[in-house]
Amino acid sequence: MLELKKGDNILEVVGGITNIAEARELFESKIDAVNLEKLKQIKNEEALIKVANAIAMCQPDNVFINTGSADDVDWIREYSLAKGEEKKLAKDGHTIHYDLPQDQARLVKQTFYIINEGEKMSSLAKSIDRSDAMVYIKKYMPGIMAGKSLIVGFYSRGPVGAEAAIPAIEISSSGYVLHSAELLYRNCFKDFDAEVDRAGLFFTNVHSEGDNTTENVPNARIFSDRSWTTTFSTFCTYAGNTLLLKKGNHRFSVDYATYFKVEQQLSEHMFITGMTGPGGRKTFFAGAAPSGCGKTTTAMVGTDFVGDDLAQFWINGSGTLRAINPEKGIFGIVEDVNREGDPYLMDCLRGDGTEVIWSNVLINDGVPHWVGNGEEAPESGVNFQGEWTKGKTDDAGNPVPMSHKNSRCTLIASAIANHATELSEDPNGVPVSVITYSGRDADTMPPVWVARNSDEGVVIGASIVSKATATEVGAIGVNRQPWANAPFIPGALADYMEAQFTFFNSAKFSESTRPVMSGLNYFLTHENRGSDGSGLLGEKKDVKVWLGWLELYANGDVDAISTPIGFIPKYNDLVSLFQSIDKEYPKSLYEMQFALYIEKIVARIDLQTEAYSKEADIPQTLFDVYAKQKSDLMELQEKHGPIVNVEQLL
Ligand code: SPV
Ligand code: MN
Repeated sequence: MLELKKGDNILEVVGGITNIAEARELFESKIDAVNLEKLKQIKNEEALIKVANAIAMCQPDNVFINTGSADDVDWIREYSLAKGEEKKLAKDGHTIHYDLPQDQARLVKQTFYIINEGEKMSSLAKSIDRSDAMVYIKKYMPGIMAGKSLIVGFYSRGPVGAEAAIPAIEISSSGYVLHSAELLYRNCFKDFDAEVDRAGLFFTNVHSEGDNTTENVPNARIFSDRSWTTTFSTFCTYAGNTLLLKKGNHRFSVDYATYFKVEQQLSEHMFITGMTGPGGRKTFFAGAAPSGCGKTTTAMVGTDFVGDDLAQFWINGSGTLRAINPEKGIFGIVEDVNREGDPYLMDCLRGDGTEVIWSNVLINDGVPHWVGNGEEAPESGVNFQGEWTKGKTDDAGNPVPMSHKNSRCTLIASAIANHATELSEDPNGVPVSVITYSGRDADTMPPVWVARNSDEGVVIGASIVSKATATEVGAIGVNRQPWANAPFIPGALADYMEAQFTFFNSAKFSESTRPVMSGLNYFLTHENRGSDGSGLLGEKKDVKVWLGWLELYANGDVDAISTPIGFIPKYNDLVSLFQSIDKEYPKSLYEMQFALYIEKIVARIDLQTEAYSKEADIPQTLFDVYAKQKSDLMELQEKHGPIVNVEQLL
């Protein structure tokens, strides 16, 4: 269980403001008339006390209330430029922001959940006791905004009024953070009070980059106070560490769904996108993939793109699964974004008329360049490590790439040509009929497979593994990545898993509305499938085929081959889908991709079974699904040997 408002309210203890009268008094003395007038429009006393405590604690020189008006957003842009957090680029509306070399991705080792004694945690998460977090915050946060402005923004994580939307406050001394917030989240200043009343809660985020020096990065902390739904972030600027409206509040949403909205809501690390099928019908997908595994690219393959990172789900009155994107923009990895794979995004990045904040890429003559853009690279420029020339090496002699692997672009999603803007803003959400789970798996699972029932579907999500990516500082090796949501699940994995089983088995779904649940993997390599070729056993653009097949399957237009791990596509159905992307699809490739490598799959099942056995209270259903799959696979192996061809499955 998780209890809200339990234990010391750290922000209030350190800020010292305990009631609305004290808050108002502080506002009168610290906020100028113009901003005071704006803040008076917010009536929610709990929210005002939070803001007052942030001011009292951080002691900024002044306070800016961002109502989201054009003037206010302009002020934020100018503040960020004046402070040197962003610099203008050649193209109108484009700016570059650099994070310190040590702060180019999520600082996982410095990210903690603040917990009360005895609270159960995810075995994959790091926690800090409330009293220790208090000591840190008392030491580092008072006065951290001296010489700076404190900016306050009010946002909705989702279209205002949507069942699974939750409002949040972003407080920061960084113009870059608030500028990013304006591109990525819906400013709900006018609706904030009503939204807090409707949702019954709100989240609060307090960030300051402090002196923003390399020396202080080791002191950086990203704390999520689960009980008080408040985050604290210090001495860093990377948006994944600072704009905690994003993953900080996603963590709270996961808690909220798991402990307070069982069978009603889910909060997932998923894209949302629509595919157009035969006759123009639209089928919506939501898909999980660990950070840096192509989630944005997959999302944009759709004809009706809704979101690339997060999804809030609920089941509506008529038993359909609905999803909203808590965000309205993308904070996307730019490495390997190019004309071929991401034409619409490239139009925004290279064309005119879209506001873009670039981070950690190479700038040459005011123009951003990045690895894998398919363009000619300049000889020199400035990047995340300073002056750069082709062939530059770091102190250890390793080549310094033109752009950091986790370089990002921040822009509003509606600028992207296939974005379904109207649907994305609909508080009713989009009807989702297909769920996908994927990782970076070079040698085991086929490109696409479908669970026979919800239990198997939940187990696909529980079984995601992935190679480490550049989105987390210091990550190496192959990791278990349950639901691709593990870095954001605060509580016990068993609780989260139980909530998944309950949700997807809910009797509120009918057989026709219960979503299809599937696995996707586009990282198989030639080397691992006995081919004499090398590298990936397919291309980025094949994603369209795998999603296209799922679209047909979900609508009953194709049948599939039953295997111990679920259903896989028939060759002929894929051939015509490949034709639609102008590709040949040789039978030999199909065989390599869909043959079952029994030993590999069984080893994966054993690894998961062992890992989950160490975790308390994991639902028995998971072990039952694994056991059944394993015994069916062993039976097949006895008949056909360790590599089972699709022909042998028929
Ligand atoms: C991710 O790493 O999953 C992201 C970027 O989407 S961050 O804001 O760091 O979470
Ligand atoms: Mn993400």
